[in-house]
Amino acid sequence: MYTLYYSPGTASMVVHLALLEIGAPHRMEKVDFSRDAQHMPEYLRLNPRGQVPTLVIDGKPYFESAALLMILAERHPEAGLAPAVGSAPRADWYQWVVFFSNALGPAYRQWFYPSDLGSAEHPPFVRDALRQKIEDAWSLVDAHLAPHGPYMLGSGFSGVDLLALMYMRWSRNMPRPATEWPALRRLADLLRARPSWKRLYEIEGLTDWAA
Ligand SMILES: N[C@@H](CCC(=O)N[C@@H](CS)C(=O)NCC(=O)O)C(=O)O
Repeated sequence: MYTLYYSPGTASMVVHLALLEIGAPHRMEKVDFSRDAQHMPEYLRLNPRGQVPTLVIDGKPYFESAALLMILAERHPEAGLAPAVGSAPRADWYQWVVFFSNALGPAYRQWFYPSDLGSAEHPPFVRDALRQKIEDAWSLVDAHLAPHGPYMLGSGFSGVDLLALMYMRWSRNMPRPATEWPALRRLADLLRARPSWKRLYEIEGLTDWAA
């Protein structure tokens, strides 16, 4: 049994999706951002960063969404969220998991949390720089997918697609949403047709960018 500390539509999405794809029994614990519950002492004991997601595995809490995806893929090899250990596709899988988490994760974080950089609102040059970083990353992924897709690893779905989907969703109200790149749009459409996505929307109470 896993316990996922989450907030709807946030970085916990990829972990929630992975749990649903695996079909692993889990308990959902909503962290109420409106009450600042992520910064309460009892939550900070689970996650010293005061962020979601936190996944409790065998009684021990772990954080960082990409790491949690990797841990779940490894613990449930039968779910096929990652290719076989030691194979070339597995190397590709690690590459893209780290790319998303490294190239997109921090840029999105700064885009949505100007307070991380000490301001209430980004000055235009910072906003433009973050936007450029995010769009450059999407251009790179689209250039990969166009000849090598439709999924990140080619013809078959894997867990890294879930990470891509979460980050694509976050761009929906940005100046250039990820779905404006054709190969990204195709990937998003394939993934949004999966039962796990529909189920997550029901459970998390999400409505926009459903399909
Ligand atoms: N690198 C972390 C980022 C987690 C993160 O920034 N979570 C946000 C939601 S998307 C959060 O908890 N925000 C609440 C806060 O910072 O107060 C991960 O990927 O797990």
